[in-house]
Amino acid sequence: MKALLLVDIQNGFCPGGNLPVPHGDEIVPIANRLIEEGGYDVIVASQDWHPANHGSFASQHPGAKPFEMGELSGQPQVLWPDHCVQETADAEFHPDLNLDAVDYIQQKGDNPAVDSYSAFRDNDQAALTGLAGYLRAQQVTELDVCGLATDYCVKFSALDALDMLPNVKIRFIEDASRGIDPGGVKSAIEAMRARGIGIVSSQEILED
Ligand code: VGL
Ligand code: ZN
Repeated sequence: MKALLLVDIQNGFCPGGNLPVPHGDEIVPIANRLIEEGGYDVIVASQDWHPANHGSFASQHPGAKPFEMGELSGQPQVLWPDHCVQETADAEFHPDLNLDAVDYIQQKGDNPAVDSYSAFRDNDQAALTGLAGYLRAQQVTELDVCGLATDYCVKFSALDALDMLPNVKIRFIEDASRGIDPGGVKSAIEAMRARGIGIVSSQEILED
């Protein structure tokens, strides 16, 4: 069974959102083509879903500014602008994303004391989200990952998939993803490649 994981294709990470990823909206038509013509048996989407007092927000740390390093529950933490707050437009999926064929939505980032870049578990690796269990139950053997942002949630999701779904072939779809920092994107792709994740284009998938 072939599965597609769409990571955080939300208003908050697109231009006009609270934590915009440059050109983040450009992946929406590509994601739609993959959804509609990619030949996937199972399609899942993750949704960053923070309470208003989430500890990753600079606003919760007196004197801190967004994008500075800080601490959360004793761990180093990038402090973000308030983003993807539950029940706000910023947390909604991009309005053009075709959710009709999405089988399962995995929300994450609900615990104010820990961030959750990965769609599979919190950054401290303590609490699991349930996505790995869902994909195992669907007997998924191949998982393609794309979305926003390459250097954070996409990378952590792909690497966790590798750890948590043994015997599943994992690939990263480069042109269906965008990142926050160009240097971070480059090292994220290198880290994924070094662990054996295939780096592919949507064209290769659509041609198959
Ligand atoms: C993300 C930073 C904070 C992401 C989520 O989706 O990559 N990045 N929250
Ligand atoms: Zn977040």
